[in-house]
Amino acid sequence: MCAAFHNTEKRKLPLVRGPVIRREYGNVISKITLSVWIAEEGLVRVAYFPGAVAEDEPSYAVSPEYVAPGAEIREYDEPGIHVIETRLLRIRVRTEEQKVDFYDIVTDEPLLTDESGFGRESKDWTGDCRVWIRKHLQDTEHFFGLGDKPCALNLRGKYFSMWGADHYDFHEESDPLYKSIPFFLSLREGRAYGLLFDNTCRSYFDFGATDETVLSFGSFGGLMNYYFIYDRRPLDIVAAYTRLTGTPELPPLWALGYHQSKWSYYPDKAVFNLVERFRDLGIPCDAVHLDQHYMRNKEGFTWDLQNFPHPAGMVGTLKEQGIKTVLIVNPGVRINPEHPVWREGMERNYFCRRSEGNLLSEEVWPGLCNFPDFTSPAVRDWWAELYRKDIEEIGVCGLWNDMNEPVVFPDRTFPMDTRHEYDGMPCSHEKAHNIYGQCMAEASREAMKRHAPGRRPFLLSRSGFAGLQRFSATWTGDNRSNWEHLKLANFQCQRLAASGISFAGSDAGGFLGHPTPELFCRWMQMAAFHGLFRNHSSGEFGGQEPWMFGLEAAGYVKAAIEGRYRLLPYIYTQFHRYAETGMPVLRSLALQCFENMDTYWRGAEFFFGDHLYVIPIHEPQEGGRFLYIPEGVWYSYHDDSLMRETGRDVWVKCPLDFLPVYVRGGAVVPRWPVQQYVGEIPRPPLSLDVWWAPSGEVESRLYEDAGDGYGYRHGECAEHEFLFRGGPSSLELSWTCRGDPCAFHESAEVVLHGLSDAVSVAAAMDGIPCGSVRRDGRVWRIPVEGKFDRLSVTWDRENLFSA
Ligand code: NBV
Repeated sequence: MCAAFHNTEKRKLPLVRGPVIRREYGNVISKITLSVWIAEEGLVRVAYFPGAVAEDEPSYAVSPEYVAPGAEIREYDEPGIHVIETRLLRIRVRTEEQKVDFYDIVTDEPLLTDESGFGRESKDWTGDCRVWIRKHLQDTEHFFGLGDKPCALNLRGKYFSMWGADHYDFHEESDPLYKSIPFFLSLREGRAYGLLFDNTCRSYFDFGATDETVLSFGSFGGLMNYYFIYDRRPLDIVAAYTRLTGTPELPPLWALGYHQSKWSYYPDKAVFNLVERFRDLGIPCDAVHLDQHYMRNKEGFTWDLQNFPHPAGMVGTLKEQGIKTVLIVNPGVRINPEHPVWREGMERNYFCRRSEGNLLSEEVWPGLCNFPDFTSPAVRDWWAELYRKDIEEIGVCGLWNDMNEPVVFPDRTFPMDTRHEYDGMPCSHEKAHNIYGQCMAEASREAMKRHAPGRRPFLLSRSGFAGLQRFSATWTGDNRSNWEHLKLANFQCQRLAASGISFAGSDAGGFLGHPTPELFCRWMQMAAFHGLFRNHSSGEFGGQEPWMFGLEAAGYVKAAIEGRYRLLPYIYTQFHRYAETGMPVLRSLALQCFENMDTYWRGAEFFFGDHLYVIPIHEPQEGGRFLYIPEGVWYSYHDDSLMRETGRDVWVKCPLDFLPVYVRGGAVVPRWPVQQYVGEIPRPPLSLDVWWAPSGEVESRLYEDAGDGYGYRHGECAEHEFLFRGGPSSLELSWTCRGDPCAFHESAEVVLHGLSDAVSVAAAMDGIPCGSVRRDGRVWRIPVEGKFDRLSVTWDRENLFSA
């Protein structure tokens, strides 16, 4: 058992680690202490504590692993103002008013300044307390982030709540939804900052909805406690936020493959038939999710032995076919004296109680239930232990946490007076609601780590708070099979990535309703470029498997899934970088091209990793559309045609057989042949696809390891870096590698794109001419023995660009 899990002490307080600089500003009249912590050159925590002594609270958002690097500061006083400078920021604290203003250190431009600043209201009779802050909103300022909000990417002029909720049949602008991620980004004329409001009570964000000159946020309880994050580029701010709230662990490679799900596949024969169909049709698939029907009476930690007589046998057989089984689990434990889980929960007093001491009993799927208090470390430890059989004996590879907002019937949550342990600072549900789901995910993750210590966990959680990425992947919940929801899924997945959660997907095809073949194709084509690629549906409206929409659609969908599998080495590399640095995998156009304010209101386009640019189709029968092609050299990923006009809107054709996807000139995109599941080919031959650019330098990466397990933490991995240098009739590629460059692929080949008009191509590896360069349709192939340091390629036709 994990020792840290038995730690009944309070959760680590935020920012206690590392050389943090803290300043306090008391005020005898307001009786408020303002604290300012400088954690990094561009990362500052600001909190207002009632009274003269700052009683700090545990943070569920800040990662216990986060170590503040500190900053070099300079301090001085101006009349009424204490100034603290770091290498990036000038912070002016108006001491009397307890206002904090942030400026850029070089230009002294205001970044975020207090309007009326901090406010607090406490009701005499009820004791209810509200805290808020009001800041100046600049004319040209725009907002992004906030987790899973189902609306256009740009949040300016809108108001949002944070209160985890299962909004059945949600639609555009429904608010709040399942997750509460109180982190946003501000973009303004090429400047950006990020802000995390670390308060778990019901909170709100007002981006100029009430007063267009004021940005305000606040909560109904808890502390005014926020982190201001500044850097030059919005994506670096997202990465810094992700490091603060915890980078995720590298997922197992199979989890980046395709997942098939439905409410529910049963009995076991239906699951076998499903998998057989995938294999017969040659459609790759790595995971099958079992929804409610695998359980007996929908009770957690049970199997319906009528429908699934041999769970271990079934899971084992599926594994031999390359399929990993993922199980749904809900928090409610049915009140059932026959069931050891309920009995044990009772004996140990692990279920939530109301303020007067009675057990909280509410109706959910299995009937009347009690609910574990996941905010208690002992309860999480117990819950993790309950999975032993499913994981260790039966061989389940992933867990799926549903209804953990938490939801009780009908469409409600726990009563507000429900008590929670809150990791050593007991409180009511008002404060624990928004982190309940995340604490359940934490317990489930611990279960996977404990019972399958050699494997990397795969978790899926519907609810979560800031920092959810430390524990789990997520999906956007119960959407509908219509075009509006396809668009929302695009926005939500981009927004989640901007909020630290790149391992996110939607129920591809839609959960409720039945998609048309066209909608289904478009959705699957988009989902192939999301962190999580899962097709899930409610099962009430007809099957949603890839072959259910006619031959033509099946062909296009198969191609989309195969495209995902070809790109797995690239996708895995992006996830590795995300896990190492917090850099998101999905990057909205506005966040990447932030200097161009024209991009701030666009929502469809996003970058998938470093080099691919994806534009999902949001409308039916869109044979073509205008779309923005960024500056630089871009090729169509599908046919290598060069985009001759860039930095503006261009009309492109969008036939149903593929999505508009573009690849950067100079990029090296590592690819594999299609496999039916990850690991089907043990060391897949590696293709290094390079798209030529006539000038400039482009860096690319490739990360390889065994795809699962922890050998990579002991050096069993290879980290490759490529540097492309383009010339009008030549290119040069240098390749460096940490680790054994050939350990994870059996052979390698460089594939050159963009040279289709060249008559002949000559190449030399480390100065030695290559004899085996060959043309294959529109690409040139160069086999690689082992690895080279430098590849030089020349051709006999100059400046293909003007051809
Ligand atoms: O377990 C059934 C469903 C599940 O399929 C879905 O993905 C969840 O979001 N679950 C919600 C409960 C019932 C929803 C009506």
